[in-house]
Amino acid sequence: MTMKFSEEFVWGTATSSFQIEGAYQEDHRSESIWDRFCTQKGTIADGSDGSTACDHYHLWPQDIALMRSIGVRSYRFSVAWPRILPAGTGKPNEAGLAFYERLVDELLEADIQPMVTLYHWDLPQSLQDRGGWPHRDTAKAFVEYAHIVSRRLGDRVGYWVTHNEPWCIATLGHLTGDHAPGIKSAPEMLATAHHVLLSHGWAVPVIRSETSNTKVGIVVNLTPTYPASPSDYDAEAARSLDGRFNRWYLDPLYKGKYPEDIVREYQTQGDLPPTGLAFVKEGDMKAISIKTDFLGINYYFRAIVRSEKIPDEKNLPREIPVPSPENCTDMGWEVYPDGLRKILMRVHHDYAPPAIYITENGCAYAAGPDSNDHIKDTQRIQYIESHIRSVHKAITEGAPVMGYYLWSLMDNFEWAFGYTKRFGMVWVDFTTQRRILKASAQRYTEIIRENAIGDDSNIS
Ligand code: IFM
Repeated sequence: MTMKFSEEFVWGTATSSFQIEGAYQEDHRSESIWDRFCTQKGTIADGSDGSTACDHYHLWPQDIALMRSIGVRSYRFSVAWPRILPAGTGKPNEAGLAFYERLVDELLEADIQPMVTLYHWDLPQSLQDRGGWPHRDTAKAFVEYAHIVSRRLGDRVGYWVTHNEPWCIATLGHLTGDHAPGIKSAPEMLATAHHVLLSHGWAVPVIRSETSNTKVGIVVNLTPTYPASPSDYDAEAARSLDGRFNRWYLDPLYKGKYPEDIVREYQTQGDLPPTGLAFVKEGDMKAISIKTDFLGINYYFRAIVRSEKIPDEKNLPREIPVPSPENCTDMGWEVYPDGLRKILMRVHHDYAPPAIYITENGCAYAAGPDSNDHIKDTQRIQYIESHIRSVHKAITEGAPVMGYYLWSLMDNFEWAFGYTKRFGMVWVDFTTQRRILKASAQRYTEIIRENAIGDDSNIS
């Protein structure tokens, strides 16, 4: 049986500025928090940085040609704030705006629709020096930045994303310190999450005022949580993780409030004062819950959750289905395609966004070129096929999924992992900057051309 997609379904691929552009000091681009973070010892697995990355800043015509040859209909990329406003606010940098304008024009020429993400983590360091996301002024600065970019590109770009993965910005950047700016503070994490969401809410009407006929949304990374056993303890732990990971972002966006059970937990832990969410000011929740045109969902894995508490005799023994290493990607993330269907149906039922795009889905596998320059990344093909099937099932069950963006177009700088993890359907030799299409890119071409996938198709 063949799973057919609608004619309007958007097949795309995604990247982000810091991960691919390089040219970190060119054309007046200023330092970003990631440039600074990479200079700090022990932050990046291979000691690398984004100074050259895929050199996309120079090789973008070639990268558009690659996308064209693959057949993608849309390209999701992000704009580097430090290229547009080197001082974070104030005078825009014409060279930065001109770069993205050329990119957009050439994409349209190649019949590839741009989806622009305004913030994919490269905050100007100057704004960090003024306090960064834990400070409300950064939300105001974001609106200024969003206004400048949308004024310049609004007549040509059909899809706008305010932020990529607020959970990562808040948690990895401000709680665990694994990402820039490397802060480890729960109160700062919570303030960051709020100001990122607030800046989204404030920016949406501004973007709309500068664009016509365009769709505006935000991208969240979602992780469906599964209790490790039927015990009450594990169910409780799964509820809590779901609240911190998923509902903390979806509830404000769609219900105009933070989840009360998690607010209480943060208060009990001492991460919030007993008085609650002091950073929430009058009108904030209304601003955050502004209606948008779509929700972008990034899906990579599920979470199997086990309580730290010891179950009492009445509870069932807890069995933890530990994923086998063969079923994990090079990131150690379990391959679990049904989690995508599950989270899509949950979002559809609980939050009802008018449209959903899978704005990222993909996997890291090391497969590289053989002596004939062929790259048989069979595991990636299996991964893509199984997740696309899962999307199709969700559509059949009623979820309004309008498109799928494969992460990523090409191997790139994978944040704290440097260049040690390869997510691309295009291989990049980081010494020569040579690009080679992997077998997965060829398979993606077929899927796009057929606009369909076999329900258990064989790998060619
Ligand atoms: O590379 C990242 C991307 O920048 C954000 N989403 C997850 C990807 C894989 O880790």
